[in-house]
Amino acid sequence: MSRAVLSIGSNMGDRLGYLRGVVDGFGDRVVAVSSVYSTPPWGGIDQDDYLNAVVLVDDPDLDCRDWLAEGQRMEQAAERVRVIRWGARTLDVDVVWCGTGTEPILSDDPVLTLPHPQARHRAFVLVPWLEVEPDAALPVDGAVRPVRELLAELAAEERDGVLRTELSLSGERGSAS
Ligand code: PH2
Ligand code: MG
Ligand code: MG
Repeated sequence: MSRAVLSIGSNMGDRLGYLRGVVDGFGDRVVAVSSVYSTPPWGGIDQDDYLNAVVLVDDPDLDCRDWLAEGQRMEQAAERVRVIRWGARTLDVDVVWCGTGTEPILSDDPVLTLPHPQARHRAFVLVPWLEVEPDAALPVDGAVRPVRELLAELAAEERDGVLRTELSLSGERGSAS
């Protein structure tokens, strides 16, 4: 039984359509969906800007590995081709945090490392996460740190690059563009 924080991103093709597919795919397991953010590529590879969002999901019958497997199925359905690490992709679904209630599950399994080891460094994850969970906390080096603080520690340039759009992934939808 678990609750998970998923970071979703796309920078190829119908970016918004791929992100909407994730929200639709998780259906009634979706607890909250952030705004859609336009974000410059992180990781030093020259590629197009991303659309990123965070989705909170909950299902008493699923464990953390199941969220990963579901996300990977969606990536495959989006005909994702992973060419280079941190390079362009139609859809990326990452399990950032997974736990029971508010209790985090920690894992150093290379297949699914929890929490996501890069999440704390990525404003495109922390900004949308805070939007849907203002009191979110992330275990970092053995201490549980408020996500708000981790975001404040990033370079202003990182934070400022993450721009909220009027695009919507759920409910009443803005026009796709
Ligand atoms: N994902 C990556 C690499 N770089 N940059 C942004 N802005 N957003 C992403 O989702 C992203 C990235 C690989 O997962
Ligand atoms: Mg990723
Ligand atoms: Mg990924």
